[in-house]
Amino acid sequence: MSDAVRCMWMRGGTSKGAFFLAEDLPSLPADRDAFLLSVMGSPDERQIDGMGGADPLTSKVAVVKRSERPGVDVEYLFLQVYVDQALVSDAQNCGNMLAGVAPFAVERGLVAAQDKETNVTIYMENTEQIAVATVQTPNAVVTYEGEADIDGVPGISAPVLIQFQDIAGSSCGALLPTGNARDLIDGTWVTCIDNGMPTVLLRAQDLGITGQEDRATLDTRDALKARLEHIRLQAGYLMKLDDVTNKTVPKMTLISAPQIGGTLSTRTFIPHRCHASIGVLGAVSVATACAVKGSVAADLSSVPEGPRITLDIEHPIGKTTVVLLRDAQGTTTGAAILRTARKLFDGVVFARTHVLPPTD
Ligand code: NQM
Repeated sequence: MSDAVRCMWMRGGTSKGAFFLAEDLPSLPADRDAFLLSVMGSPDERQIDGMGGADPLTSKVAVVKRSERPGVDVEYLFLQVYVDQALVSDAQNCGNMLAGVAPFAVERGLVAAQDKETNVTIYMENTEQIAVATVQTPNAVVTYEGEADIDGVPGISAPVLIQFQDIAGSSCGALLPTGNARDLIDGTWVTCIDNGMPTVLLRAQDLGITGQEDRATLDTRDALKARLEHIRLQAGYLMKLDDVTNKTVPKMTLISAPQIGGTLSTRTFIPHRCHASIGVLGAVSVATACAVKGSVAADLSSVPEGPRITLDIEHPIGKTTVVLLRDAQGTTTGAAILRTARKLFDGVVFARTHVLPPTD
């Protein structure tokens, strides 16, 4: 491998990071992870010697390759590069970076663009599930310009519609991995759910906060964060994720009654820092919990009837709209979400020649 590696930097939804073709990266995971740590400048809370943005939401990597699977165009592996630890994790998926995968695949020639728009079927390696993303391709060329507006991103861009199939139990094997709509952990009622992202929902008031605090305030609440982590480590075993000390899942979502006309208000720890908004699959899991009878979210939200329902999940800087598809029994069978993406840079990136191996 040359020390200059082909790389595209993209914003995907409300995240930002590096997009690589798998063939351009070292094939051994340990070498790949050491390379990515150096590219991002980790471990260092400022990531000063790398490209990372000193925030988990801007220290992300998508690895993309052509797929041999029937009916699938490309495969996407998401890697979270920790900011302040020499750790790279494939234990979670990322629906925001996913928004950049389809345009990247078309730009790199992995998928032939159609006129107007192009559907790209993506196998998500982290959770072994399928998403179909629709990217705007007027005259068979990707465009990032458009009229779509998502909370957390200034301005407007071309829409990327993402539809998910069969994402229930993505990492935990079941939508409700504990078998219950709610569980008592350390005296606190929680709902453990996985519809694309393992998530633990807790009522903000049970943790002594209103749930309307901003991200910066919540990030300073050390006692709250310690209590959440204590609950999270126990939830990890109950959710069949085992020891989650070094995993970025489950996410911890503090919920309260909606304040701006949405379905439910949220503040999510991912898992140790508060999210600026909410993750895509995190929002899908929270929306699904609202529709589960007996969940801690059901008490605080009002969910319409019907086979196709739209739920607005409120977060610190607005709302994320999730569409849920449901069968006659009211079970969620699919989900869709609107995102945008933008190509920021295309070129080669450099790593240190002598990089430290990641811990783990
Ligand atoms: O839930 C952050 C993000 C995410 C994940 C995180 C995501 C998702 O906002 O699908 O997108 O929860 O670590 O990028």
